[in-house]
Amino acid sequence: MLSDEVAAAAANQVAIVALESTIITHGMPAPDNVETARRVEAAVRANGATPATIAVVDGVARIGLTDEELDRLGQPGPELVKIGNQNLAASLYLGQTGGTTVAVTMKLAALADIKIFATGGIGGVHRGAQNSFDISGDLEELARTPVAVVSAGFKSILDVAKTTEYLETLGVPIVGYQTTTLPSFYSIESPHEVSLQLDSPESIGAYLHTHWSLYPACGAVIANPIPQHAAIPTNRIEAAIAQACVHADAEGISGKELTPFLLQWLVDATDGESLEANKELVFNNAKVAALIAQHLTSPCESQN
Ligand code: PSU
Ligand code: MN
Repeated sequence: MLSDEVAAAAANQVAIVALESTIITHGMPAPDNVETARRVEAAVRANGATPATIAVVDGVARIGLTDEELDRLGQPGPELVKIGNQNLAASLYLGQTGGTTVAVTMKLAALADIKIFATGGIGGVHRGAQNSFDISGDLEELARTPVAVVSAGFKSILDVAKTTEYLETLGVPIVGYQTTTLPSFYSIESPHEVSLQLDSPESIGAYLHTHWSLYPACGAVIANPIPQHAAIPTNRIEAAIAQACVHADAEGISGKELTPFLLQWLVDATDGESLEANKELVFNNAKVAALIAQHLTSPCESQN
């Protein structure tokens, strides 16, 4: 169900940027989560597009939220579920309320004909996945859903090298926005290269047109580095991430709980520095997504 604002934007052919909500329900502590979500929406508007924050509210898939709904998603509590593809239908059937992951937000955005989406960092292959088999559903969704996801690379709590390999296997392109190096979430750089570097929203729009003419069902990652002033040097954050993983292991945290646990552990371990970095990179992704959104051709045109 579209909000009035999103329905009006669609009717008037105003560019729309989808936004996810697991970052609100499970990715950031309150009250920073709601405050950040509002500022992300404002960043999309300030750059000429309409934000569509996607979530499930009382068993209804919502494309665009009211202020009250956003507030409700930001109040932590056991009734707020983390909704991936495995439990999307269950959440609708049971009338639940919760945040949609990157995978489900892409899926719902595609159903609403929205081609671009901004988040912080996509999910991927977890460290130790050779034992746990923990690979985010975000990767498979990227391979089968034609939405471009603007992110600061993959969350560096992951095994970035394995995530890069996995996306290569799936054939999902990673476009570096003004960078040849894959950004690593809290840090500007990583040892990995992107598939190609593009320097303007126009060129990304034109590139996506070519991509979708060849692979009309495949997504793309637009990798946008965290702004310099908010970045945390790799060596500093890496030490904290290694400790976070040891603690998760010791406490037996796995499955859907792992990513939220690691992110919160880092917020505490860095005295909030990782939270500030996470906010700044999301604002930056929202801005770039809004600019690209204005250079996307309509889905029917792009499938010619
Ligand atoms: N980006 C952030 N914070 C987050 C997420 C992304 O800056 O919390 C969320 C997204 O919703 C993503 C999810 O889909 O983390 C990945 O969870 P998992 O590893 O369980 O698939
Ligand atoms: Mn997982």
